[in-house]
Amino acid sequence: MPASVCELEYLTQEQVDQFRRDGYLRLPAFLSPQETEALLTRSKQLIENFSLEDHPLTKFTTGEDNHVGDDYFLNSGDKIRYFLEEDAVTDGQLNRPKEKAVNKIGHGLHELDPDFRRVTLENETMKAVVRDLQFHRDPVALQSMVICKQPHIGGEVGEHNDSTFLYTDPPSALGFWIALEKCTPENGALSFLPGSHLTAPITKRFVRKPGGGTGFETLIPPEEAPPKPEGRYLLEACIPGDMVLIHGSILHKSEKNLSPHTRYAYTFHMIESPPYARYDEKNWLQPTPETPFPHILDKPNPTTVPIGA
Ligand SMILES: O=C(O)CCC(=O)C(=O)O
Repeated sequence: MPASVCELEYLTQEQVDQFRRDGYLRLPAFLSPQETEALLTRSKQLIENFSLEDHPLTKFTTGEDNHVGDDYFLNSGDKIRYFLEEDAVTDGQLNRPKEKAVNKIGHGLHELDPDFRRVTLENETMKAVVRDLQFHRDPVALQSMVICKQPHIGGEVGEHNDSTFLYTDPPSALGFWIALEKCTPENGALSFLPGSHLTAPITKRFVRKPGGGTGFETLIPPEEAPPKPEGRYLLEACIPGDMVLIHGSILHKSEKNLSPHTRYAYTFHMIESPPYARYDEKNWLQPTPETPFPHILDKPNPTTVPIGA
């Protein structure tokens, strides 16, 4: 596919080409130190203020067989809710202060919290990145999270691609991941399998099960899927304020945080909206009439440049 020919506003052509080739791209110092600090401070404030009373002690688990799927999780799209590290709960009780127990906050920060909203929906530089990428025609933001990666227990996030969890037909997820603290090999920085978005199709999707809970639906049986892409994972160390763009098909992961330091990050995802892509009722995250997914651009992009087509 030829390189984009639109007039670029924020990215360089080299960065656009790198994103298309590798499937991810780190934008150093995307947020200023003040903007970054504001999000970190707000994240800590939210955790400090949240009440454990009435909290169902929902842990954020990502395994193939035990992925989180209770109502507290399923109805969190338009709320600010708190999910716990697996190792922070023993026999139904928190085994440490809540400030050291929260795995992530989600999934409606971008809509509901003014600080996160400013960076996500009311950010002209963010819109310029979206226009420069020409990845979506008319993107909407569908979820946001603060991921805390607590010291010593911050859980591993296994190899995955985001379109499995935020499925559209055709797949269109795009992640925006912003480091709020230093991300290193010791505290669970992200790593990526470069180029895997070009050869690894979306073989399954994460769904609400008809009887309740969540599970995976097969889209391409293993015997029909192409072999797993070869190559070596590359770690993307970040400093606070760096933003990583993540193609919905790129394989990526992060290791357990073995360090004594937290690794806070703010991340949100966009998908394409109809008629360019279909989002259906099987997805775990459902918009409500009061809170439809907000559009990012004031005016849709006139064209997109498909990747891997
Ligand atoms: O922040 C992390 O450690 C994992 C994030 C991630 O993989 C994602 O948001 O898709």
